Amino acid sequence: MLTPVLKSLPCVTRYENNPVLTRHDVPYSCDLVFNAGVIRWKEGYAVAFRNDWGCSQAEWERGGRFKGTNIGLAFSPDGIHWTVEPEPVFEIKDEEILRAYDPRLTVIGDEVYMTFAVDTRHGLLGGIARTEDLHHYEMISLSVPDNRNMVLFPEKINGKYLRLERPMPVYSRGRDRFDIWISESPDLVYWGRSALLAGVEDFPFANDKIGPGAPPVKTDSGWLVFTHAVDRDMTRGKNGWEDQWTKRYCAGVMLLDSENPYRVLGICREPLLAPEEPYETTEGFRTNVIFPTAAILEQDGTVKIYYGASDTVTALATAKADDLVKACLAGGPSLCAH
Ligand code: BMA
Repeated sequence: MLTPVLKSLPCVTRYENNPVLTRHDVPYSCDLVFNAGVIRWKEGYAVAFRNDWGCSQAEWERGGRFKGTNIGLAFSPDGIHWTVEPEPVFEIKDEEILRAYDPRLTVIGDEVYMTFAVDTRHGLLGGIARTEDLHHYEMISLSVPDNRNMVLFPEKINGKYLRLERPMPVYSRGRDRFDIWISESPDLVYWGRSALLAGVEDFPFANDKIGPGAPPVKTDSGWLVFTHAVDRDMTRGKNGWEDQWTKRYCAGVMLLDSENPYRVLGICREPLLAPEEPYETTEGFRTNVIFPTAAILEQDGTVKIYYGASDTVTALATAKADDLVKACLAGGPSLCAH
C-alpha cells in the first residue's frame, strides 16, 4: 500500500468484471492494451486503443523490450464487450517518428478526430488526425515538442475549436512539474490564445504532474474534464516489470464554464479514482497507474469513464455526472485562476 493512502470517490463504481479489454481480446501480436479513446459509433461504441507488442513479462525480465506500438480498433454494442478488428488501424513510423500512441477520439459535428502522442527523434509531439471510418486517417497537425495528452472539445465554442494539452516545461519548472493548458484554433491546424488552466498545485493528491485525460464532457453545469494526476515518491522501489517505478497515477476531475472553458469553476480536491484493485496496483507492467482517456455521458446521467490500468489493460468505471459536478464545485476553482 502506497503512502499517503488514497481512496477513490465513493460516488464512482468500477465495472464488476473489469478489465473490459485485454490482450486476450486482440487477434494479433499484443501485450499491453491501454490508454484508449472511446466514442459512440453507429448503434454502439468504438474504441481506438494503444497496443504495445512483442515482449512478455518473462522476456522483459531476460532483457527483452517491446518491438512496437500501434493503435487497434474495436466495436461494441454496450461499451463493455468488444470485438477487435483483425489488424491494427494506425501506426506512424519513419526515420524521424518512432511511434504514435495514447489515442483519444472526439466527434465534432459529422467528423471524428483522433489525437495522440508522437515520439520523435527530436522530442514528443501532440498529433491530430481526421477519420471518416476509423480505419483511414488524414493527418491535420503536429505540435512542437514537448507536448502530450492533447484532447479536443466535442464542439466549437464561439466559432473556435478548443483543446486541452500538457506541455512539458522541463527547463523552467524543474523536474516533472507539468500542468494543463488550453488553446483555441479556427481550423485545428493553427493553435493560439494558449493559457494555463490548472497547475499541478491545484490537485492536492499530486506532487508531480497533471494532464488532460478524456475529451471534455458537456453537462448542464459545465464541462467535466477528467485528468490524470501523479504523485511521486523516490523511495518507491520495484513495482511492476521495471526495476524502479516511483510514480502513482490517479484520475482527477474538474469543471469548466460551459461558454468560456478558459474559466475553471471547480476542481475536486480528492482523486476520482485511485489505484485500489489488483489490476491497478500489482498485476501490470507499470503498477499503480490509472490513466483516464475517454468519458461518455449516457442518457440517464451516468458517465462511463474508461482508463488504462497499470499500462496493461483497459478498465471502466461509472459515476453520475451530477455527483461529479458537486465534487468539483465543493473543491473550488483553480489556484491558478485567471
Ligand atoms: C505517461 C505516458 C502514458 C502512460 C503513463 C504511465 O507519461 O507514457 O502513456 O500511461 O506515463 O506510465
